Amino acid sequence: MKIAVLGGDGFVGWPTSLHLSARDHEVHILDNLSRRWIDTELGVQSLTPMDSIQERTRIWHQETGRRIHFHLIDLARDYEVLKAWLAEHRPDAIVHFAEQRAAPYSMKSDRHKNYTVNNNVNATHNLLNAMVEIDLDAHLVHLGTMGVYGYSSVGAAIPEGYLPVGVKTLSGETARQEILYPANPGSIYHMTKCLDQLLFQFYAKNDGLRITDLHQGIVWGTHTDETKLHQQLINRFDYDGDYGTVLNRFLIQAAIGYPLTVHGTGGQTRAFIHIQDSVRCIDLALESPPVRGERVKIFNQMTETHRVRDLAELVARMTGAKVAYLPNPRKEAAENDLVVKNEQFLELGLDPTTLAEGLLAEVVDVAKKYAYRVDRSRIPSISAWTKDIAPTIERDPEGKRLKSVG
Ligand code: USQ
Repeated sequence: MKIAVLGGDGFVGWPTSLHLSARDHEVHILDNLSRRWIDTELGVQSLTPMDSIQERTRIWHQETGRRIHFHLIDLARDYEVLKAWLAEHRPDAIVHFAEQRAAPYSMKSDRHKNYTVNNNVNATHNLLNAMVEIDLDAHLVHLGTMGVYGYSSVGAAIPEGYLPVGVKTLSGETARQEILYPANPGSIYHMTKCLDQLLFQFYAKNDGLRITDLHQGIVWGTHTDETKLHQQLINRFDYDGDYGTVLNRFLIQAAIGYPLTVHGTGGQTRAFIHIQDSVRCIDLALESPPVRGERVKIFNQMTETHRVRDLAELVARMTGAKVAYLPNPRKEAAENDLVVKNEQFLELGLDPTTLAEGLLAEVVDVAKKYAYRVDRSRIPSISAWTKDIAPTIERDPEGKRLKSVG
């Protein structure tokens, strides 16, 4: 297939591009390189040294003989350029990662809220609009989030996108329907993904676009089979307080002797998936497109759930790290249970890579190798969800309120 990977320079986009290219697809990356600009804005860099996208694709060709094409396009701003590109190349499938994906970044200030909404909603809408305008019947696979559901399973498992409901009609009968699971976003970023869902629902219904939405959990790990092929193919690896996600942060913190930064009691339960499974799921979703006229196909892209404090204690036992229980910068439930259905990917053949000490240790080793690149002052998460929370944030967790575990 000819596949356009929008946002193919990012944390999941890059290994996905390699994975699809390795499977003989013709891969085109469209990216505005905004993630690299945000690193500059925040004064941080990936833990792993990343080359330019052009250099990465050159090495991929050198190592495998395969070509990945790069096109510098801003989906959110360059509608005409995007439309012209799609009309010229007419991809069979489009994988859409091209959105600002960090919840803390989206909550930093009013400017960051505006940027995240404008960027994410316009990118998605420009894409859908252009596909209809040029009659492009490509299968669109979008990287969404588990966060569209909120994280409470009210004693029932969260279904894959649709909730069966019974509505009492005026004549007293019960009409059965399946509706989109009620959106319950916990940040501006997550809210944009809820808005994306509505855009998809409309364009599938009105124009017959074939769309798959992947509700992904928190990704951990850094290497995939393809990124391991050469040191210059290495994936980015975020550790800072805005873009670093919880388990990868704990592993990096353990590697450099920084206390593990648990927000609140650590009673938050979240869904997780290893980066290798994440790229595999995208491949599986591409192989199984909806037919024209079908409603949006929704998968829960996660393999297991864990409580944040259990992860911290596991990493602490493994490495001897200390755990710091900090005031939570976010407005979120202090404790929640989470049960999630994910049968569809299992039925398509996903063989989950679950948390294992060996894999966790591999991440710690990567972190140790590049520990000299860490700026410890960028580790605290200081983006507050509300003005009331802002004064309570712990800006220097090192050495404070530590609980030794193990
Ligand atoms: N947390 C800590 N300590 C930290 C960092 C985070 O206790 O140092 C806690 C947070 O308060 C939160 C949980 O860990 O309760 C998860 O935070 P996270 O930063 O790992 O993940 P999140 O902000 O939810 O976002 C990430 C990705 C996003 C994706 C989402 C999937 O950045 O793109 O959509 O995971 S999900 O969480 O399932 O909605």
